[in-house]
Amino acid sequence: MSSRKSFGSHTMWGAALAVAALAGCGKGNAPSVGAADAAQKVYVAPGQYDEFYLFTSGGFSGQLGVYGLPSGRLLKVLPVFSQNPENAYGYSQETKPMLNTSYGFIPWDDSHHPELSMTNGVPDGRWIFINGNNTPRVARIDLKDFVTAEILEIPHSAGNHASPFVTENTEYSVAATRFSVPTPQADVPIASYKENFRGLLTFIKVDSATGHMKIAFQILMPGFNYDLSHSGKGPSHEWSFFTSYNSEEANTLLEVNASQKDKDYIAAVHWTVAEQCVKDGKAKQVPARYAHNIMDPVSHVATSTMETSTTFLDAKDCPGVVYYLPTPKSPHGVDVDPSGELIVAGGKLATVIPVHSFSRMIKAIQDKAFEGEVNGIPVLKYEATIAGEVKNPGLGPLHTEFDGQGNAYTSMFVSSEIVKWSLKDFTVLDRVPTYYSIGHLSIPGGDTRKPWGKYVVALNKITKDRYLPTGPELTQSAQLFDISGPKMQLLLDFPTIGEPHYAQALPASMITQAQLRTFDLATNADPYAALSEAATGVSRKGQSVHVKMTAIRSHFVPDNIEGVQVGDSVFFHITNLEQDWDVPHGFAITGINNSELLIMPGETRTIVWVPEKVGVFPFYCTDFCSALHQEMQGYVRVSPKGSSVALTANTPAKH
Ligand code: K7E
Ligand code: CUA
Repeated sequence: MSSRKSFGSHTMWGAALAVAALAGCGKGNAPSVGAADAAQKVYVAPGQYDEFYLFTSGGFSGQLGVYGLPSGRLLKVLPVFSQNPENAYGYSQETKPMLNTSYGFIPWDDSHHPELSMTNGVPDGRWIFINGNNTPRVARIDLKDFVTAEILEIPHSAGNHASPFVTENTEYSVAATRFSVPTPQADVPIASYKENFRGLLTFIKVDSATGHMKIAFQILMPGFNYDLSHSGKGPSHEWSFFTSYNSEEANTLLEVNASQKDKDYIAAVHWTVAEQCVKDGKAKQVPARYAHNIMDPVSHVATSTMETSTTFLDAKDCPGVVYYLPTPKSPHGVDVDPSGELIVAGGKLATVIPVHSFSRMIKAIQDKAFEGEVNGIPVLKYEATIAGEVKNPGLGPLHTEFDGQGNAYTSMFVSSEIVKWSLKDFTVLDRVPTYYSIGHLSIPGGDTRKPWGKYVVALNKITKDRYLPTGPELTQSAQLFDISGPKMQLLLDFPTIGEPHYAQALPASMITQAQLRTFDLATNADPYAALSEAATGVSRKGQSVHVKMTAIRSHFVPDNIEGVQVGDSVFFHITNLEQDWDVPHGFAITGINNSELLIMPGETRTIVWVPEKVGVFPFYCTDFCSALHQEMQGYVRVSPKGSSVALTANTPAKH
């Protein structure tokens, strides 16, 4: 223990940080293998597809990045928690409800952990989930069309960080509060933290047919900071694991005050026991207010519903639901190996990587090998659950992924490296530097039962000199390594958007086979759709003007509208009549205090414009859709308020 204490001293940390900083003088970090060899391994010839999709969290952009591997090419940025004027997500009437919350409309969040849906512990290519950290939410993106299909707010939570990790068959997606808060919220002194603040582990039931999410129960926990999670698999199928730090329950200067103890805890949650306790009436319904937003897959119109209650299960009322595993020191990541037996923690301030054994944990529970309890939650003895420790792994272990060949790969933030070690004897096998300060790392399927252990991607926190400089604000950075041989080999640097905390990857074929190319115009159920040019028109209801418009190469119908008045709310409902792949049309009008629209084939999208000036204002298609794209335009005449100019449009009847 004493060595751990001295490690925590400022001198040691100072030295470690100095080493990391030295690495930062960059340049000349010549790859150890031939550049030609590396280039060949990442070269995807023009017109060819990448082998894997890589989904990266957008971090403080709130979005989800989609990349190809091994090329590192950016394929798309999917809007999830943040407005995206490029395609009007969060601006168009149909999508605005997706960003509704109990705090009102929120145009941004901080997203950390993409998590693919799984069947039998293997990604199934159906959905990807991602957490909203700041205003606690979980989103589900449908991988048929790469559209954000659902966002569920998590009530009574604060800092939804240990989220949205799923269980083996996507029975649940979890959401643990990083910041303990008064639960339910209350006006209390911050100094009453120990008495009034609680942690909360939320289990969201995912409907296996539709993917729809619903909060099943929320487990009330001691007021620690719950940081990360992974669910069990195989023998540990019925369990989810959550790291916690700040078992000191400090409420100020956590840097120091939450780093006092040698060990914090992993909370092992037996979720089938929680289900039973709920059934047995040991939980209680409590009032709550949280938004549940769904994009209807047929109408493509989102709705937001405010939910009013949730189910609280106090861990102390449900014996056997939670056990604490002491874990050094201020652990961050918790990762379960492909067999489901080994539970690896990344103790940010630990000198070793502790590896717990699931079977030993079960035995320790049966033997009641407890060293104490916290609020009625038994604390197991470290010696009773530990399978071993990886010695001298490096500094600042954070996250671990697996290659399916018996090896683990742990990211080392402080010493800025990936360390490969053996799951058999916990010896270090290889290490490579990362540029710089790696956070998460990602192997395709690397947290599942069957990893595709060909590559590891380092998701780095600091970019510094790796690319042409772009002023004080730099892009974020990922690095691709080949792990097919005994030694890791750096192949490629590629920039990413936002801060790429975590990423997940899977073979591209699992997604491409089910991809949608257009939305079916015949089933378009948007209430304002015009399915043909004959169905277009204009109408007025008080101050609201509704324009039902169509777009097809290369014209809008109608393209001339008169009788709009200053201060009207003009709703442009535009239906794209195309049924070919990759023929969107755009729409923008001079001075619109909103975004453009980008309308996919078969879809209807609506944008609101409130003209403030008299005049004749052009609108145009923003997406170069044909040789006569420049001709794809129209005019709206705006008259003074109360004008007698009749509302007209040159719809087919009027041509
Ligand atoms: Cu380690 Cu938010 Cu998963 Cu970043 S977290 S690194
Ligand atoms: Cu339609 Cu350009």
